Amino acid sequence: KAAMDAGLLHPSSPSVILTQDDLKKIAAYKAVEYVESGMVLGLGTGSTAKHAVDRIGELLRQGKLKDIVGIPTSTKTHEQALSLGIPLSDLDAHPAIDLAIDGADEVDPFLNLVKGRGGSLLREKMVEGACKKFIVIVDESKLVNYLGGSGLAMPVEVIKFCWRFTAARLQKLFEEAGCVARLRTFGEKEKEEPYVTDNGNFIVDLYFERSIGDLKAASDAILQLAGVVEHGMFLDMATTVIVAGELGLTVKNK
Ligand code: ABF
Repeated sequence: KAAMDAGLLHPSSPSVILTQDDLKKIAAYKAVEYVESGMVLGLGTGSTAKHAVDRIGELLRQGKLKDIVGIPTSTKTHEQALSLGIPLSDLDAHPAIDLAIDGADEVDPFLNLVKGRGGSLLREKMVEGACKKFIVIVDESKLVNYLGGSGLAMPVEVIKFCWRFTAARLQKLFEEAGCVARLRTFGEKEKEEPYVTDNGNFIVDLYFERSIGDLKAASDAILQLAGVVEHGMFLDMATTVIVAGELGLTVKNK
């Protein structure tokens, strides 16, 4: 049903194989069902959240939603929402947000998240920390037994000044978990450049061989380092996680 609602299946041919992007779209469409006219909405970033923003734009255009104010979590989402005619504002003007919808890189069994592989973790954490309800939308590949468990990056936004010093301190902090800290870059090998966030900072990606254990203690320790701006662990923030998988949709509530 969810796939049909997202326009991916037709009743006459209900056996199409769904791609990962289809699953993202299904989760996003389900989340947008929670949006009501008059809401102030946090608009997430990434390929899953993009589907949600597209859907909100579509419902506004069709007159099925009215008086929405969007608070984007990145310049990219800002541009997307502008192009869809979604009225936009910011946290200064709207410090209380009704609902935010965003993707994630990892979701653990307690609905703690890793976010920021898309590079927008700081604005996401500011916006999503200011909302009454935060719906996370993922395909099932994002589910992990513990944060860091996918073997992919756990991002930390750091100031540019002496980033090597900060990266070394981060790595040292998680020595026991077999941590390796790497500056995020983009571009071809010879022309590789540091990735710069919307806020003009760098990102140091942390990779772990083993669990980092107590997440709250890890969060506090990272935030105590002076060169750190924010990290990508979103602890106890999601109120609902919508997971789209081959076998259907699961809605997990806090
Ligand atoms: C944002 O998009 C980020 O916090 C996260 O890094 C990323 C998830 O990307 P995608 O939806 O493209 O998998 O939510």
